[in-house]
Parts: sequence; structure tokens; C-alpha cells
Amino acid sequence: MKKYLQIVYGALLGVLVIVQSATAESEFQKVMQKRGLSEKDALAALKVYNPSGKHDEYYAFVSGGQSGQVMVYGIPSMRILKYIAVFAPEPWQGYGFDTDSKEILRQGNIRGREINWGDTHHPALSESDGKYDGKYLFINDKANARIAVIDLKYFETSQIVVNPIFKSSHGGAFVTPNTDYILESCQYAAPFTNDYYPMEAYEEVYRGGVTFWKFDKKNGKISQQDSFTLELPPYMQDLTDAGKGISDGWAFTNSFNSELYTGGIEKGLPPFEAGCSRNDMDYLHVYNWKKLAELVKDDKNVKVINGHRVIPIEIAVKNNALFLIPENKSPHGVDVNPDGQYIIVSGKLDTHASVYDFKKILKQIENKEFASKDSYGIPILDIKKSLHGQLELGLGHLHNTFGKEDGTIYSSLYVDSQVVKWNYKQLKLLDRTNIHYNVGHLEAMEGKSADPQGEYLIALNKLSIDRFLPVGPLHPQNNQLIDIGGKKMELLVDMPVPLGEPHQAASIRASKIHTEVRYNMGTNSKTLKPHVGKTLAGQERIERKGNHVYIYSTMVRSHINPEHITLNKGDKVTMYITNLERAQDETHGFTIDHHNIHASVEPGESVQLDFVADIEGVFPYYCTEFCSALHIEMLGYMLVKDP
Ligand code: CUK
Ligand code: CUA
Repeated sequence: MKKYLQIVYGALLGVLVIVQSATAESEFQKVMQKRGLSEKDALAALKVYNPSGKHDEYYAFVSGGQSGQVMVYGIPSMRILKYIAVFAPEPWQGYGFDTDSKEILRQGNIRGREINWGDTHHPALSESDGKYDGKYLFINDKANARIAVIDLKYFETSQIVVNPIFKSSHGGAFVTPNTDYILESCQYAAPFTNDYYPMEAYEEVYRGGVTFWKFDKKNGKISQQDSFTLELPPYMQDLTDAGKGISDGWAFTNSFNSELYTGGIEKGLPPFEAGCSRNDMDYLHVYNWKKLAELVKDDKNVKVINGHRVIPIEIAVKNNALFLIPENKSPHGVDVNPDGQYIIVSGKLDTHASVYDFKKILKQIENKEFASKDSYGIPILDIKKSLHGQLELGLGHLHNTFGKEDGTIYSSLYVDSQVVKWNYKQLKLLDRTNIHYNVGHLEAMEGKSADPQGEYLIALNKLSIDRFLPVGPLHPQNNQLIDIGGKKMELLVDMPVPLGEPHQAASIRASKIHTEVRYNMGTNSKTLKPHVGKTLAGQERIERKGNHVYIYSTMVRSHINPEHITLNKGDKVTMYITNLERAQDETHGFTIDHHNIHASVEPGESVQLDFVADIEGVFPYYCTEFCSALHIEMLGYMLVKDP
């Protein structure tokens, strides 16, 4: 009897499971039907969906293009996590609206001028042994030749340096395998000094170059006095990559305009576009940065321009530290493979990708086997003797990123709107997928490090045309996530990017990033030292020194102390605010109406605001973050009277 009951019970359970799964299945199918999803769509959705509270596997740091910021999103969910303010003011973070962040932003002043935007192109993560260590992020500003350092403990910009001699730079930021140097190559050649020279002086006075920014990993800062530049001919330098493994100590920079063309469409001359594409070949610059870093120590080898050390072309040549190799016309991306032996060059006007073999390059250099010299005396290596081989990929080859399996590489084809997977060792095509539309950079996970992770790839597409709800003539761009875990690439999801043009992305496994959630009480978040205006509970006060008024204030749920500030019209005001909170995510914001100031005061942080009380009246101030149930009551009054 007992056994019989067991069987009945078992059968019932089985039916229940079947009924349950049948209803589950039909729920699933109902949703698919209602939303018009195929099985493939549903599978893609499962691969990218994060239920509430689940974190992503990777961070992507993506350049914010003309916004001058860096965008951070998670992979595979493609959910945006943060915009890090870098070269442009960003009110939410108080960046450019409080005194401390203005000091960072003003490090980027050029010749006494405020520059309030940037054109960010290439983010680079700090490396140890060629692998990402998750400590710092660097990004360039193409328009103004600047590099910024972002501290990944706080996701805040901690330094901006201005290139003292370049007027524009594209090929940055790229780091050497232990982040000794951050490389920034020039783009549009110009005189290194700030003087006027006519276009006719192009060959003689206009110059390109590569700047080596010395980075101190311990204090997280670039040392400008230890940095230097290698002077190069006015070929327009483009992207760069540092060698690693067997090519450690060397670096590689593409260029266009081997023609040394200077334009003049207004005089009826061919435009730059045509004049710069006449020759069949451009030049890959190959240079030994370790040797250059030695040479620069001797003043004999250096000329100083705008206070910055420059190694002249002839010194680099004399010391066997600079060479050229012909490369496909109009090259763009240059990427050193994970073990450092192969250098892959993309040519926008060539359907072939070129794979250079560093061993073959080194052999020619060691044997002093040069095919010729350019007009600046730089030895030119033979292209055939330097190549491992070439492979026809398609039209508009721009960029590359490396996969996990040995020899795999993914390349973007701008004109064909495709991502191609191939093997650069065997020179074999493996797969090809269409994207929407016109891909620029692409990034497989940790795909530019010595330890690529594969799994996912993002295609950073320039156009989105019809992929999203229309928002007028200015379209978002489209970052597409592609599953590269299997044999065939599978497109998973599109993400509209409404923040300038995301050129390049750098991705890193999430477990490598270690952030802080609060500051030590009273910290200046820009220097990470105790703030001069640090104010603890009970120390709040207003001090007047002549017509300069110092306000030491605090914010904590749900009041601002002090709540009344009475001033005379014309008073200079320095206001220090300390957020006394220790709780995670209890940020207070602060503004005074009509004064164009705003601070984000994170737990433990002290900030400084400076302004002149130059208009009479009554001005409420308040907390701008909905921090608590009585957040709206978190207010005070600044009263300004005409004495
Ligand atoms: S660049 Cu924009 S697609 Cu600045 Cu690396 Cu190629
Ligand atoms: Cu503090 Cu709202």
C-alpha cells in the first residue's frame, strides 16, 4: 500500500512538473509573441540581462568624444554606470563649479586660456607586465593635445597635462607595459614653438613627434619635468602602440602624409584628402623608447622648447633609436599582439591588413640593413623583409582587437560595416559579421592587453541611422555587443550612445577594479589630502577677515550648518563644506541660487566654493541631492545687504 501511494504521489508530482513547465513555456512564448521576438532574440536577451542587484562581468571605459568626458558602462548588460568628467565642466559632479575641481580643470589651460571642452579618443588602462591592473585610466584630448589621469579608486580625474609643443595630438593615450610612460603622438604637424611660420616652412619648421609622459605609479601622477618628446618629421602621426614581450622597449606609430602635402583648396590646389593620398605608401615609425629614455638624461642630446625636453631627429637616428618602414597608404590602427612579436597595421585605403614581424624588423636593424633613407635622414627598412604577411579583409580597415585563442584578432571594416575575425599568424579568415553601421574601434574584453579574455566584443559604430527611436537630425551613435564565445560571432544588443563620439574603449574584468565608497573625514577629493577647510560637527563658524568671509560649514541628514549667512555686497566668500556622513551613497549637493556654483559633497569629502557676493538680495541655498525624507528642508539663506 505504501509503495502504491508512493507511485501515485510520484506520478502526481511528475504531472505537476510537466504542467508547470508547460505554463512556464507558454508564458515565455506569449511574451516572445507579444514582443515579436525570435528564439535567437530571446537567447540574446538572456545573455545580456542582469536581474536587479546582479553586477556585470566587465567594465568598459569608452571615450566620450566631443563631450570631453569618459563613459563607463557594464558588459554584458550595456548599462551606463557613469560619465567621468575630464576636460569639460560637469555640473552633477560639481566638476568645474567648485574650487577644487576647477584647479584640476585649469591645469588644462593653454597659454593662459581656459579650454572648456576636449575631444577624447583613446582611453588606456594602467598595466603591470602588460596586464591591466585596474588602478588608473588615461585619456587624450585630440583637439588641444592634452592627457588626463583618472584615479580608478574614485573614478575622478586627478590630473591634466598640456603638451607644451604639440598643437594637436591623436595617438594617445597608450601605455608601456609597466606604465612607465604614457605615449602621445602628434597628429597635425605644426611648429613646436608658439611662433608664426608660413605654410612654406612646413618641411623645415613644422614637426610631428611622440611625447613620453613619465608616470609615477606610486603617487598616480605624471611628472612633467621627467617627460620628453621625440621629434619626428611632419608626417601626420596617427595611432601608436607600445611593444611588449619580445618587443618591450620599442613602440610603433602610424602616419599619413608621406607626401608632406600642405593643402590649399582655396588656391585651386587639391584638398588635403587628395594630396595626402598620392603616394602608394606611408610610414610606420619604429623607435626604441628605452634607449630614448636613456639619451634624454644627457643634456647634449636634448633641445629645450617651451620648457620641455625634445630629442632631435638626428640624435635619435645617430643612436639607432628611430626607423621607418613603409606601410599601406592611409594607415590607421596599429596593434601589437599579446606576446609582442606581431604588429598589425590597418590601412583605410587598402583592403589588406599587414602583419609585421618584430623579429624580422630587429634583424634588419641589428644588421644595419636599410633600404634607403627619408629626406630627414631616417633609415627606411624594407617592407617585404619586415612583413610576416598580408590578408585581404575588406574595405575600410580601421582597428583591431585581440581574442583569447592564440592568433585570433578581430578587425573593423568601416566601409563594409563588418567585424572580421581572422588569424594573424596563419593569415586565415575565420568569420565575418555585419554591424549597423560603420564601425570605428572595436574592443574584445581586455583585447589590447597581454592577456585577452575573449567572451564579448563591442563594436563602436559611428552611425545609427534607423536603429533607435528618432530624435532629430543629430543621432546617437551605436555601440553593439557581440558574443565571441562561440565559433560564430553573434550580435546580442544595440546601445545608443548619446554622448559625443565614442572612439576607443578599454575593457577590464570587474574584479580588478577596487573602488572606495567614502573619503576619510575632511578629505580634498582632488588631492586626497586633508582639506584646509575640513570642518567637524561643532566646528561650524563664519570668520571675517576684512571683506573676505570664510564659512566653515557641514552637511548631514537633514541640515546645513550654518543656516543663515549675512554678507555685505562686495564681500569675497570662501565657503568650505564637509559632508559628515559615513553611510555609503549619502552624497549631499550644494548650491546658492543665482551664483553659478554647485558642489557634490560625497561622504567624508570637504569641498571649497569661492565667489563674490556681488549682487544684493536674499538667496536661498539648499541640498541638491534627494538624500533623506527631509531633504527639501535641508536649506539656508544667504542675505546680502548694501552697507
Ligand atoms: S580614431 Cu576614431 S575611429 Cu581617434 Cu582611434 Cu579610429
Ligand atoms: Cu542632503 Cu538632500
